[in-house]
Amino acid sequence: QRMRNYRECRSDIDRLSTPFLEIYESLVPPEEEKAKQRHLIASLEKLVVKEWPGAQLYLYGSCANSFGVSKSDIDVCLAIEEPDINKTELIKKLAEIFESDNLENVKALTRARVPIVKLMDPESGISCDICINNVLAVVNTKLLRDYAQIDNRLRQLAFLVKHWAKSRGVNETYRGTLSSYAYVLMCIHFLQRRRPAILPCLQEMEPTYIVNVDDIQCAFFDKVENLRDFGAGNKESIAYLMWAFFDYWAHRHDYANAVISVRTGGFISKRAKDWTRRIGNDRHLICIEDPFETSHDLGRIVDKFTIKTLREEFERAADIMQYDPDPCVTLFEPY
Ligand code: 3AT
Ligand code: MG
Repeated sequence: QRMRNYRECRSDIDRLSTPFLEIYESLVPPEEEKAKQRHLIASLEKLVVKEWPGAQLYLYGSCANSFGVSKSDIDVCLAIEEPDINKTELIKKLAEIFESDNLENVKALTRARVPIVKLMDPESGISCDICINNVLAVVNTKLLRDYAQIDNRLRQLAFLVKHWAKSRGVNETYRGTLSSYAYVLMCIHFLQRRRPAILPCLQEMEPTYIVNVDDIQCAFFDKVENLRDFGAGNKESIAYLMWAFFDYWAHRHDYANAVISVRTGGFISKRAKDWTRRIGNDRHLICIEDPFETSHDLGRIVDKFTIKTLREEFERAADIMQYDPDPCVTLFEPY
């Protein structure tokens, strides 16, 4: 085990970039799909505004953070200002409105951690989840989208990692593995740590975007068009970065002590965050700090069984990247 920590990358790695980029291109949603999504949001907003005149719908999650693959469900947030909002009642009311307008599979999930209405638009075939006043998700969506504009390799890496995680069954929070949001943060952090760095730390720079959400101040540099050649000094190829990403999570990450932090662009110790013990259901076996809700560990849903699955999958992926003659096929084989 110890020796593998210092293994060198295979010498033919860069020839794998072309097939990896082909897979990436095949996952990117075509413009017409984006147009259909915008059309659906506009028609849903019309329905909502009839009932609540000041209300607005925002896209968040992968359809808006630029990490969404083709044919994914869309995440929508209803922003509404009403005194004494009762989310359960509001969700039920929303479901009624959509149901009477021919939308299909309308379900009000009022007991979920984040209460939502689910629906499917029969015209476009698009499914969506609508939540209420989840402003923090809209802000973290913007942070991810802004990072994606700095260096193309982030979007490429994150698409491939998400595709790997979905193929291998390790992107299922309800089963104790990581969310897509967590995987994208792992990719951002990884690229912040390359030398020379491929991504900066936007939250450590002079803020040009500041919003307060509840008691949390969200502030970061968002003039990313000025950072377009930030990563130019680093020539690492996408295939090399895939190799290094899995090598990191398989053999280098300090699971016992380290928390990865996109907010600081570095590491924080579990001790400093008081994430050394299990409290309630939060176990902290793989620690990923949320960039805004800093008390929130995105790895807390991972338990002593799923951490094993996850680490075995990282090791499998690292081995494939190192030894397999055809990693672009083997890596994504269904589990
Ligand atoms: P998929 O393409 O749908 O897999 P996604 O980025 O849309 O990826 P999710 O559907 O899991 O990811 O989540 C939608 C958004 O909700 C992403 C992020 O803005 C927010 N979000 C998800 N999980 C968390 C979390 N634990 N804490 C804060 N925000 C979260
Ligand atoms: Mg989503």
